[in-house]
Amino acid sequence: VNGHANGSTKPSEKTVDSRTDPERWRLRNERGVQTWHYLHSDEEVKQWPMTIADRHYLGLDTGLPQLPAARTPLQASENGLNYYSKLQLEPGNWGCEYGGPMFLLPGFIVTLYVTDMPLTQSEQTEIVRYIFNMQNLGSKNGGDGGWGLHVEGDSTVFGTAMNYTALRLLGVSPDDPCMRKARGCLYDLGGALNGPHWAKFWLALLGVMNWEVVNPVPPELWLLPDWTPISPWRWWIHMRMIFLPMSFVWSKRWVYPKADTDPLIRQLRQELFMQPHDEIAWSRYRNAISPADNYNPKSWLLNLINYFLVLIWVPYLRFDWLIGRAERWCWKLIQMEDANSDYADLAPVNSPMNLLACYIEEGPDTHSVRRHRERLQEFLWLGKDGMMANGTNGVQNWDTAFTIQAMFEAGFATKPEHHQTLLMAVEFLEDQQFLEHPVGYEKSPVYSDPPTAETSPEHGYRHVRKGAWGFSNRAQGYTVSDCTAEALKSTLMLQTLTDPNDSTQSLFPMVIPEHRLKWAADILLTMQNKSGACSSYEPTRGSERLELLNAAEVFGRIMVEYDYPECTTACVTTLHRFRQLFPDYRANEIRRFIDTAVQWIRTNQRDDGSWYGSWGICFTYAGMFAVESLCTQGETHANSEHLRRACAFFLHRQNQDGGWGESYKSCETAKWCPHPDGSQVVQTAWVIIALVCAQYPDKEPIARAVKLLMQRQQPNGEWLQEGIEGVFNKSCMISYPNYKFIFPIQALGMYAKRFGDADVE
Ligand code: LAN
Repeated sequence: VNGHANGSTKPSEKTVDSRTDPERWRLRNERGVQTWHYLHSDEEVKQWPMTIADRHYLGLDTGLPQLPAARTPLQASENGLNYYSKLQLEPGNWGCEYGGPMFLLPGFIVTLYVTDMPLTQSEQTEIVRYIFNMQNLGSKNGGDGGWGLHVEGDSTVFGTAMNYTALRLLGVSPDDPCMRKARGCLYDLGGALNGPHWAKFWLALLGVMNWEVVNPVPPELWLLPDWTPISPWRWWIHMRMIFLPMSFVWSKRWVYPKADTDPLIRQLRQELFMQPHDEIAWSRYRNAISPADNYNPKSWLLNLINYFLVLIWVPYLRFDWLIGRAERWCWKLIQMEDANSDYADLAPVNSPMNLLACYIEEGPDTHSVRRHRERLQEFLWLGKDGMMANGTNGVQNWDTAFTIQAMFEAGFATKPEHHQTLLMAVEFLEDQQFLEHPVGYEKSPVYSDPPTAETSPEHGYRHVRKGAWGFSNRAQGYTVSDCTAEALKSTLMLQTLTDPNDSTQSLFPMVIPEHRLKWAADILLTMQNKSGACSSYEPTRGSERLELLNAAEVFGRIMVEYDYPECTTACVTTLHRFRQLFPDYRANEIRRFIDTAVQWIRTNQRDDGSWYGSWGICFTYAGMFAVESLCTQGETHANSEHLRRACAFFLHRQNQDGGWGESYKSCETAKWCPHPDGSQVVQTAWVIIALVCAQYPDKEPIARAVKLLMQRQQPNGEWLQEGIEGVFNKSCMISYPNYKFIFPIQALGMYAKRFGDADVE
């Protein structure tokens, strides 16, 4: 039942009859900016041939040949690489779908509907197909006809009300049997009034709900002095960048102007609720939420604040001058965000919201609106189940850096036949490094060189970025700690390699010059928290107690940056490598950084020997990283109590078949939960890497795991898609389809290096 070639797992059993011709879709990739195009004429089809990667993404036969059957781990690794390297794109990176979350497309569809900027017919057809394919029908997640927060999740009001609405806005009839089923599910969950804050926000501006049902989102918060402990600049960047346009739209109580006359909106007003629309006492439902959605209930404090805002602040104290000032400052910050990312924005939640803010403020057909509209295309991705919204505008830098590392660790970097692949990959990274700080930084009072983590309103509270890498591409513009680290590490790996036959010759040119490598290290040095650990986009700026103001209900741990073993390890292992090459560069700072970071990793280990993962599922993911950190200090299974406990944790959970399989429920519950489908290729590879790295002395359990990876490999070298791999905010899963290549290639190669490359019978 698992998906075939790519990310989205377990499509539902409904066969969607309406689809476009898959042979006519092409991915365009201009310096890492990726968009999908449907070719209408045969002439275009002839001039723009389909690539193997296109075919792979769409689940079509790639035509790649059967390879000689692998007898040894290294042969299996190389077979995997043979397949995977054919997927490399022209600019040097790897692409992939990045689906999972089921709340992104509806935001796009609502925004494009109210601004009257429809998608093309072929895009609409494929989006409808995708949403139906992800519906919980048949054996999929209970089969109740709804949608979950993410593709593998049980139905929620958020998923169901929003995807139902999206389908209706895309022209699907309410009488379609699947739509009836979806309404049934929605009513069982209490109807759209039981949706979380974000659902209410979207449905209010669409004119289906009344703004009174939306808990306040006051932009006045942005006027608080920076020293206040709750100032939005201290929040996790995703929350504050969503709060920003959301508060702007809320403040205006903007509603789709044609809502009252548009027959479709009037029908939705009937379809989404269990009671007659004009009888609903909206304000009574501000806090209504179904248990299925309420992963993170609002705190007593937030409820109190909401009462104060609704009963006192909004009616009596929100003076016009205050509203004006708050909206003007928000608008300024929205413009800074747009300028700093060329209208791509941080992610596909704030991107359509910022588009809407520009539409409201500047009107249709203005530069800001047009540019936003263009850049939205970068989030749309076509997979075998249809067209989805990716969680970011791609996974370019991240997958490319990991691919280089996997090839390096497996010993392929010195082989001439793989040289070109690696050269193109590092050239891609070179092209994607940020070469300038955010707009306004050079003139801001906190400017310094080398930079610090200090920030100021003059540059929109952004973190510095000269020398950094983002997760996707340069055009997006956001520093991420571990993306910078992994890109720098992979560059260092290649640029320090010497010719095995002549150690005075480097194998790779200095694609990224020394001063830019140092800029990247400078960035890493700005990323450390007081605890010693690293977070994702910025060091932590606010107290964990801000979680009391978490209004999103459906996510946990979202209000501030936290300490993550994954991000911390990426920085540790990279700086460790960096100082071998540049022992004198900021030596004391780097030493202090590494020492305190590794010490934090040690204290973050749980009693059972594990580490909790925040960005991959879950203990297998974080465990691999944490072990790598400790290994930089010369720790091994033989000399380190921490590593012995880490290995024991894994070995106790090894399956009969030799592999490891962990369900996404581990992330939700913070307890190990076995995967319902058993061992997973990706998680098995993570554990092999950890055990080899820790120099676990007994070969036998690792050899069994290796055997599992080899058995799961297809005759053409590929591995098939299994369960979803990634996570964010504890409750939402997201797919990393290239992991099924990257980590097995690395694990098999590392195993062969350590234990020898003998036949596996
Ligand atoms: C990502 C994707 C990459 C991820 C790693 C680099 C793997 C991680 O180590 C650091 C955090 C980061 C950059 C990350 C943060 C949150 C993102 C951007 C995502 C998980 C992809 C989608 C998600 C974003 C928040 C989705 C929009 C939804 C909201 C709730 C705002």
